[in-house]
Amino acid sequence: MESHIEIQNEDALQKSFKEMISTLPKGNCWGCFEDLCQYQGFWFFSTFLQGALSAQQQFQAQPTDIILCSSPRTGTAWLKSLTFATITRTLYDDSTTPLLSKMPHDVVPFMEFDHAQFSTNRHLGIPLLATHLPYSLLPRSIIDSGCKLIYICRDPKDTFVSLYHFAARYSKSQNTQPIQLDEAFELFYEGGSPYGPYWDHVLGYWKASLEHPDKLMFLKYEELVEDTVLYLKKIAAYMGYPFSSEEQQQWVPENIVKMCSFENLSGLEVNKTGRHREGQGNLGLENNIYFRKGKPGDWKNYLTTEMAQRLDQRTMQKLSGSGLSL
Ligand code: PAP
Repeated sequence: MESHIEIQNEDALQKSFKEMISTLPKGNCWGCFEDLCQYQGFWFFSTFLQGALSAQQQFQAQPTDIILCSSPRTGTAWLKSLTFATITRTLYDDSTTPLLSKMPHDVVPFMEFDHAQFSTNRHLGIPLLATHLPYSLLPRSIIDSGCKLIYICRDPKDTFVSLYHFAARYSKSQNTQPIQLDEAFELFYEGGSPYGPYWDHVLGYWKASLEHPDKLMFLKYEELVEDTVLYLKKIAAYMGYPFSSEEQQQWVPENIVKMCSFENLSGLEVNKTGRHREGQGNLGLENNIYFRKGKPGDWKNYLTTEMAQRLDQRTMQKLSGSGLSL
């Protein structure tokens, strides 16, 4: 329980964050609930920036924590479900796992939202936490604690197409005017997307993974699709929850992959009809908005050749010399 003084201090802190955020440059809202604002080189919805600033001040990472990091629409929910199912495999079986009744975003807390004010708001037996924050804006305690990070990224063309559809579906659910594909494309290209510029987000984690390979595992969505079982085994070992030979003989990794597959999760009742952040005003959304196709290369169905070439060129230019290709 927080004391009266703690609550007053917290209110004053939140007020000061709001005041600071109101002075920041504003950007296009993508048809979503509020404008983006620019802070330290990246674009954020102000609600989540406020949460991030709180987390920077208050979040105490534990050395055993595992932080799932990503830019939006690059495979966060999938990574959450795979890591959650792996870590909890001795607590639950196929018929009791919380993934049957909660959507992946509801089994792993989101730092900028769930830990915005109360850093104790967590299940310490399950050391997973997720964030969309760029590496440079992670709370200091995450770096200092030496806890492990897993980053997932994705082909910028598919990331953009997924982001565009998410924004359009969000607008539809709120009966507001959706952003047009061309307009969204130019914003993404220029870096003005949520948590963008996308390439800077990826590069921050890529460079950190080269410096601290034992603390930051860098994944690509496409590789995870290509051989999910192989990557799940690597992820499990990296997290400190390796599959024993007996478990491998019993097909435990394969069963987790099946449970967390797009086909399985998107077909569950909770993900078809449930709601995420119910009671949180315009942050509340139907779970099915988070699941779309789950296929690499879907950009071909939406981008013209010219758009794809422009984005590829920008990617080459941004990643040039980094040793990374997307
Ligand atoms: P978020 O930022 O809204 O949380 P995130 O989970 O990072 O999104 O990524 C969403 C993408 O992952 C969607 O891709 P698409 O639009 O190209 O289809 C979503 O469909 C896909 N996705 C969700 N769950 C899975 C899964 N279990 N396996 C593979 N892809 C998935």
